[in-house]
Amino acid sequence: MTALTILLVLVLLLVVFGLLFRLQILTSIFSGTYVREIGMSNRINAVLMLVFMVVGGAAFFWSFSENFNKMNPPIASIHGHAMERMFWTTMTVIGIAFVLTQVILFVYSYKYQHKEGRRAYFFAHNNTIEVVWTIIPAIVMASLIFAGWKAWTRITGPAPKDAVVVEVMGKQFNWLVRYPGRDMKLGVVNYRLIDASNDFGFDLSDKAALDDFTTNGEIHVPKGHPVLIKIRSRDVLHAVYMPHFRVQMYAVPGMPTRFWFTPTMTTDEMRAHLGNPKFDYELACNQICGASHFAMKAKVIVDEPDDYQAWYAKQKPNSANTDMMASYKETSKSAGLGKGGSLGAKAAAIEETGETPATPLSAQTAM
Ligand SMILES: [Cu+2]
Repeated sequence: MTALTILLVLVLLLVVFGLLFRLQILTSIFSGTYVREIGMSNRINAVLMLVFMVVGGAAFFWSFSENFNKMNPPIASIHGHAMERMFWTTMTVIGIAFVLTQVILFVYSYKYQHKEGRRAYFFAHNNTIEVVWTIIPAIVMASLIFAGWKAWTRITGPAPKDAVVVEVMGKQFNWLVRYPGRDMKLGVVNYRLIDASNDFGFDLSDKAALDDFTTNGEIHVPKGHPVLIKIRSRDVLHAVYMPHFRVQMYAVPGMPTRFWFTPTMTTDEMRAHLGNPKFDYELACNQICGASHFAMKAKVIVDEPDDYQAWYAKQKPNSANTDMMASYKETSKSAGLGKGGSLGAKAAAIEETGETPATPLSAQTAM
């Protein structure tokens, strides 16, 4: 109890001293004898603000223009141009607002640095200003978002019925590519069937899977024809990124996604356009997915429609691979899938995400 009393006395004493000190400062302020040492620090800060604006601003514009071509490769798809317009409209509007506000911020910090005898103007409230700076940004932002939403729904809407279908499955660390084969229908796949000879997990009890074929990480698509990319992931999050086609979409384990686009320039045309005979379109993984993420890419080849048909006709279905057949029989038994077709309509319904199967390209040679 004594200790508590002593502690309480000490605390109260501290409070009294604090109040006395504060009182002393207030008296000296009102009697006009109070002097506060500002020194040079305020002036140095004000100048550094200007230096930061000029040097930082110059460095920003330099790095932007220096890397612009890397970020902005030539467009090789139809919707890419709509995206580009959207991007530059947004960039212009927010760019103007950004530059204006930043210049004002730094210039005013310099202009209104501490000066002896200068008092700040006390400005309480102004309804007109509040209304103006709320309504104008609200209208501008809402129009940008509305235009962006319209463009995005158009771009990500259902693919045309005659789209060529390619399925890509991301896995650590490469892309598996599957085509629907002659029947233009992707067969059922099942993760429980994945093994060394069946890395896509083809379920060969589904007839549609029998003519499906995979390629060696190469994606062929025809020029001037809609292409629907169906996207899966086998392990972690990946992202399908094809910068020239302005395509990007996540590959999510357990949740198929998709993106459709129409390529407008063949690989050869792009090589000529860039003056680079070694150029190839690429599909890169754009989601950090592990140690070898940097190397996770596939080659995309845009062919003339005739070349594409010729290439397609040459591909052999994976079911022709006897290893795969033998291992399928074994795995499907041990995975408890029973005899053929046990996955049934339910699994097939899950597989088909409402996309209409593609029709053979030859049906549209008018393209
Ligand atoms: Cu990845």
